[in-house]
Parts: sequence; C-alpha cells; structure tokens
Amino acid sequence: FAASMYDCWLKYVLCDDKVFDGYKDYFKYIVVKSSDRIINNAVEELKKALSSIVEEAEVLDYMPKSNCIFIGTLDDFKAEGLKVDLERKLKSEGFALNVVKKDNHNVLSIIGGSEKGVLYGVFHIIRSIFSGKSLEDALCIDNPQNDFRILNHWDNMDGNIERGYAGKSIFFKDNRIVDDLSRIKDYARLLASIAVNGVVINNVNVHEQETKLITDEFLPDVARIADVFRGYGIKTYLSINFASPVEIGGLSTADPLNDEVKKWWKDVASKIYSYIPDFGGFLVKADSEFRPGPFTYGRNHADGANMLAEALKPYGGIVIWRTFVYNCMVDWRDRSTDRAKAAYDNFKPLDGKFMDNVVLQVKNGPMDFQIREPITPLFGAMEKTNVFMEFQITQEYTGQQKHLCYLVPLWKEALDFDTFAKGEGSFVKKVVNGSLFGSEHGGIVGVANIGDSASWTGHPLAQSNLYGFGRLAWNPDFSSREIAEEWVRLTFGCDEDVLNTVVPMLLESREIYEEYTSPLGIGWMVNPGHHYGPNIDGYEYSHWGTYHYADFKGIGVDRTVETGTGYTAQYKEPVAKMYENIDTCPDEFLLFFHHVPYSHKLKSGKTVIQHIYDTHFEGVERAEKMREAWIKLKGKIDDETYKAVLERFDIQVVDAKEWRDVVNTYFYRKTGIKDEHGRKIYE
Ligand code: GCW
Repeated sequence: FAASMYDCWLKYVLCDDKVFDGYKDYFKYIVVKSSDRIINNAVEELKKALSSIVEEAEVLDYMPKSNCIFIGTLDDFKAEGLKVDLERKLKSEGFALNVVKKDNHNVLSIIGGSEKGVLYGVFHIIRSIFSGKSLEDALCIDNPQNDFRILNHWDNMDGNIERGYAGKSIFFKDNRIVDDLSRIKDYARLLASIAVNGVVINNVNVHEQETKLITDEFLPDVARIADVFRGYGIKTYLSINFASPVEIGGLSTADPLNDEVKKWWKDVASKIYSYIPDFGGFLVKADSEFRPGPFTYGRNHADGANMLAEALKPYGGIVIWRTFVYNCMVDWRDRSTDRAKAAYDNFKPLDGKFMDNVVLQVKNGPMDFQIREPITPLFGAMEKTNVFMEFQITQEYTGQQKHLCYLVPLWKEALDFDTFAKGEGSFVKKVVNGSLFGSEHGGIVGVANIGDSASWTGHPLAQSNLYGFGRLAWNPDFSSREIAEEWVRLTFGCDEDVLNTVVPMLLESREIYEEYTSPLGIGWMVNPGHHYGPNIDGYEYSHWGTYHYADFKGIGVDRTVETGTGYTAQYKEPVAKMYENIDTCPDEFLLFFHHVPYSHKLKSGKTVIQHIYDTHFEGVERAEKMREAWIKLKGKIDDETYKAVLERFDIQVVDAKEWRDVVNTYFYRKTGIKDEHGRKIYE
C-alpha cells in the first residue's frame, strides 16, 4: 500500500473492487448544473478520487440518456424536474445521497441543502467508496449536529506554533503571511473532507505582530487565505488583542464602554468585511494568563464581548469569547482558591447578559486538557448563553505527538456526559449543539495539531485525531471504534492485519498513556513550561493553581463541599453528590475530588499506592506491546509512514519507562510502602 503520508486519509486507493462495482455504473457522466466554486471543487475532488480506478468521467451540464451521477443543491435538483422528498429534512449543510429514476435510467444523486452540503455529500461518497462501504449502505440523509465546527490554530506570525508538535506554521513565516498558498489549499481539502467549516488562523495569545492582522498592512493577505478556504466552505476568523485600540489604534483606553473604543472596533469590523465579506468573527482570550481584557477598566466579560459583538453584528460575524479565565498567581499554600472553580465563578453570574452573536468557548475540563478531567460544570449551567466545546487536538499534555494517544474516546466521554441540567438525558453534546437550551449557536472547536511536517501531524497516527475531531463534531454519536476503523481503512487500506492491529491500538492508547503518567485524575506532574516528561512536583510549589498535595500520608485535592474547596457544588444533582461522596466518586477521578491516604481502597480492591505501582508497570508493558505489534506490520504500511511511526514508538517506550520510574520512585520515597509484587523501584 504505497501512498504518501502527506495525503492523510485522502489517498484514494481502492480496497475492495467488488464493493466498487455497485457504484461504477454511475461514474461515466457527472451532471453538474451549477458553476459555484465550492461545487466545482467538489467535482474536482470526485474526479481526482476516481482517476485511478475508472476512465475519466465526462462532466455534463445536462442529463444524458443513461445512468449518471448528479451533483447539486436541492434547488438544482428540483430544476431538473426530479422529485425527492427532502424538504425540511435537509439542513443547509446537510446532504442526501440516493438513487432516483429518470426516464429509463438511474441517477445517483448527491443533493446538498446548500453548496457546502453538496461538498460534504461528495466527500461522503468518496469516504464510502474508499472505506469499502456498499452503495446501499452509503445512501442516506445526513445533517451536521453542530453548526459550527471550527479549528483554532495557535500559530504565531514568526512561524512558531504555541504547543505545536508538527513543525512550523503553514500560514505564517518571518512575520508575514506565506506567499505560496498551495499547502493551505491542500489543508482546506483535508478539512472540507471532515466538514470543518471554520478556521482561526492565529494564536489566542495575540502578540505585537499578530495584533496588526486586523490592519490594512495584513488584511489583503488574510483575504488571500480566506479566499482559499472559501472555496472549500470554510470561514476564516481571527484572534484579536483586546488592547488593540491602545496598541495600534492610538487611543488611550480599550474600555469597552468608551464611545471612541466602540467606534474604533466598528471601523475595524467594516474594514475587515470590505476585504473578507464572509469573515467569521473574532476569537478572544481576555483577562487570562496575562492577556489584556475588560477587567482593567472595571468592566466584566459581557461588557467586553458585547462591545465586539455589536461591531460584528451588522455583517453576521460572531464573537467567540474563551472562558479559560483563572487566577494564575495563587499562593500554593492557600488551599481555598481552587482553579477548577474559576470558569464557573467568572461566567455563571453573567448568564443571559451576552448578545446572541456571542459564544462562550469552554474547555472540556475545568483545569487544562489533562489526560483525565471531569467535565467543566459550566456546561449545563449557562442556560441563556451560547457555548462551544473546546477540545485540544494538539497533544500538549497527552504525549506531544511522540506518544500515541487517540483522543476520540476522551472527547466522547465529555460529549456523552449527562449534566442533568434539565433532568436526565441533558448530555453535554446537547448543550453544545444548542438543542438543550434552544441556543442560537452551537458548535465544537478543536485546537489544531498540524504544522508543516511531512505528515502534517508529526506522528502520522495523530492524523486520526484530526480526522476524529471532524467526524465527531459532525456527529457526536459516531463511536470511537467506527471512526478509528474508517480512518484506518482510508489511510492504510483494508488489509485485515493492519485493521486488526491499528484499530485496537488506537482505542487503548489513551488508557495506556494515562497508566504510566499521572494517576486517578490528578493530572499535571509534568515538567513546567514545555509540559513534556515527568516531574511530580514540577507545578507543586508554583503560582499556577495546579497541585496534587502529596505528602507522606496522602494525596489528592479535596474539592468537596463538606471539607474541601466546595467545587462539587458547581454540578447539578445528582452529579454533585456523586462526586462529593467518596464511595460513589468514580475511581478515575478520585484524586481530582478527594484527598485520601495511600492505603485507601479503590473499587478494584487495590490500595491507591498499589494502583499507582501496577498501572505504571502495566502502562509501560502495554506501550512496548504496541511497538511490537507495529513492527509486525512492516511491509504492509508504506515505508515512510512505517518508519516515522516506529521512531515515535521507540521514543514512547523509553519515555514511558522514565515516567514509570520517576512516579514509582517518588511515591515509594514518600510513603515507604513497597510494591506487593517486588518489582524494580529505584530508591
Ligand atoms: O494550556 C495552556 C497552554 C497555553 C495556552 C493556554 C490557553 C494558548 O499551556 O499555551 O495558550 O492553555 O488555552 O489559552
């Protein structure tokens, strides 16, 4: 199976000729009535996909008297006199794939609710063909469950990517926007294939140079990028600096209630839309980790967000305001301040105060993208405010694209969590898609894991996370396995050995990573700054609010109402009680919610200390097994990918051992308790 890892899941190698027979008959003629650019790109993609397997199809603007494939919007379809019962069933970005009769022949129709729907429909048929699905199984009506499916890029204009583990930025170089946009076009294709419809191209930490992206100096270049994305149904957004009026506007204040400031932003909006008529809007990190914001002026987040929202409103733009706001200058001895409480404390009182084109972007966990965190209680608490879910695809705390960590299971846990906000069944996925509270906007956002590396993602298997993000944002009901299987087939073909090796590997990779890193939901324990590798006390005596409170007697953060920080009260019942009570708190979150002695018995019957030892030994063994299983695939995976993955498994195994030994030694020294099985723990 030879194809370049650059092509990701768009390799277009057929895995099952027989399955393809069902489709073949329609591919002689492609009927397209529209001259729309998105539809043209869709047709180009289909031709590209088919080019290696059938004779080149003829593109017609009329119906031939033979079987054919028809590609167009519902309006195009009706104009053809064809009948299909799709009204009200098709959302604007949805699509339908079906076979209809026209005179004496059959028309395989890809019908979109809009041009974007057409594009997604074409990618659906391509995905079906190349993952070995029969035509019958491919027929469907499919709508996105989330209207906004956005990627955030933490790219700086000097070309570096904050928390990027896959090379340099594909958008920026040397403090400018790149000249050659061909890689961005390939990226747009990849994103369209997983139905991503928005990109924020610059880092939420907006530094001096990036502050100028909203000026005449750079907007023409931003417009060039936006134009490429537009052809694939993707809107461009920018992260902005809240202090821009002062830093580049010559004003003496950025106070959101100041008239001059309001006018300044209105002028900025009008200018941006003159360059980019379909500009998506602003992403804002304000009053967070030393970034400027409304607090400076005694204003709150709603004042700040609404001021910007008013400027964008006439053009249909939105303000995406992040809730990652917490005190990052705490005294570690102060046990009453709890960072986990911060988002709720800051934003819950403002529920109902935001304009309808403001969306709060909330990280899945209350701390910061750890390998295991409970859901942020803000989901379910904001009944009158739009919220987006923010996931981190880039693997900051989950192995930095050196370790394999398929994140879809983690994301699904978050989306499937029941908040009980409106009784049983109030799942997070319903909060974020807007249906639970009838919100105006809903969506899922991911912090991208790509850069200019040959495989886009550094670790070639980390492509599965980008793929999985898009699929899950489209439909959170897909299972982790379904997504993994689809990705493996599209990426590596349908060899059974490959499938039976890589799919289980992906599915257990998160658990393996968790085993040899920080135990029982406590998180952190990493080297400060870059966050790679074990350092148990790395963040223990710092100002960041990220502690485990381990001493010789016990470990964990008491977040109960009864004796701790009171964080559990931010959840609705019965969730609050479940976490509050140590007997019902799930073990994987034990140390997140409770401070316990090392002798505390888990539901498995093991003590906490023995669990720590066992999981750390087991995690390494399982990492070694993944590496060995991969080696068995030599010859079945293209060489380039095979080697790139193996190199990373080599690193993972070595570094997992370091984690194991550092963690085990730390707790052995703290507790003096020996491993029941007498395995090697360095003293
Ligand atoms: O996890 C932290 C990261 C920062 C990041 C911040 C955020 C972009 O370490 O690098 O800044 O979260 O989400 O704003």
